[in-house]
Amino acid sequence: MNKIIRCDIFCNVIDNYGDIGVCWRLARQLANEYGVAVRLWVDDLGSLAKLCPEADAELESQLCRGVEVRHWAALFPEVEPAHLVIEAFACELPERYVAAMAAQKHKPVWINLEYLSAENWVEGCHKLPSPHPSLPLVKYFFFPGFTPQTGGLLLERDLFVRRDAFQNDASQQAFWQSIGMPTPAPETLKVSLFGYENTALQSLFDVWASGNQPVLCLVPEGRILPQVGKYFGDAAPCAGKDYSSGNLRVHVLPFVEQERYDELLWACDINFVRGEDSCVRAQWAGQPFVWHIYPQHDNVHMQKLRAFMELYCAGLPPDAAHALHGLWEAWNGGLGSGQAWNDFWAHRSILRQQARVWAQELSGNSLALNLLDFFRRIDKIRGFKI
Ligand code: TRH
Repeated sequence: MNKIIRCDIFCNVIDNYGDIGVCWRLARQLANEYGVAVRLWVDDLGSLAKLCPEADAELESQLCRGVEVRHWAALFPEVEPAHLVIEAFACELPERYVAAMAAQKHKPVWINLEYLSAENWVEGCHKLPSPHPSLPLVKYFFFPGFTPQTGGLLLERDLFVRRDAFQNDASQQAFWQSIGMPTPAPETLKVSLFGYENTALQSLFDVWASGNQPVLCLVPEGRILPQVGKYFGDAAPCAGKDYSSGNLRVHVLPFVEQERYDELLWACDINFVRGEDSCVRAQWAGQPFVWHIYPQHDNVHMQKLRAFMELYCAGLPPDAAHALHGLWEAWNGGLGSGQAWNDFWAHRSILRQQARVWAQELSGNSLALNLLDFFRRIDKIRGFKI
């Protein structure tokens, strides 16, 4: 009997890098830590190439970091379905592939991997089956999340060991050299800033520029960059540029490959992150962070934001929780982040402590492991071992 689990992951890139960011991370982890034969189908290889520069956006098929990467083109080829089929974020699988799944004697385990949310209803929907209306197939909802009743989060086995080794190196000289910068003076506040367009930027920069502490703000190229340029009167901001005003220095970084982004988060005292995957990585960094949530229609994202803040702040004293709410609401509401910053940063020591405890608590619930456990439970017959 073939004992290697074969897994197909389907990723339809809607916008930005979150969809492919999560799929690429999951694919690598399943392949490299659990020996799963992973085929990743992506409709936009250009986005993958941003996260993994060695991927060739022109190739229909290639092997990348232990993962077979396939271009998901409109005309889908005839392939044998895998044992485990993961459709990311309810992307619709090719009809031909679904028909092939239904034709298998032993049906694949079909999972819809959902977006991350801290809302209560997630626990009740995690692992729910959804029978196909006409074919003999069942799809299961799989929800990542922050509580033991959810599917957990993606966390590589050695991440904390690598993080601790990095953070215990006082100078982190190699990292600063690699981004072409001298090691900042110890009193400098190091900030990474990854976000969407945000009108709250100006007052935050104002408060950093006029504050007593030197601030070094590192901005990876992306959607917030035009506003950064505007603040400094530059209509063409790009990687490598450097700006300053009072005590604030801003340096624009190129978008780095996915593994190297972690180092940026580890090196900074506070990280501004967005979407889904960078937000999780900021939590693993064990440092205070500010989340710019992906904006949705009718402000539904604010419910998601508040649900997360409630969970995250449960371990904080009320005044620190209040300060965190203040800054996160201001940053997501596009107003008043300058005032909210001072209150937030006055609590930095407890926020740091909480960030560390939170990361440790969450680390016991591994999404990749939970997925494979669930797969084995549903796929009783073949008796795969992990
Ligand atoms: O790019 P995002 O805004 O993605 C969003 C969200 O996932 C959102 O939920 C989804 O609905 C929408 O896309 C379609 O933010 P996110 O999720 O943080 O993804 C960014 C990825 O880019 C993440 O894997 C980290 C990675 N990254 C790098 O690899 N290098 C970099 O330099 C930076 C800044 C990020």
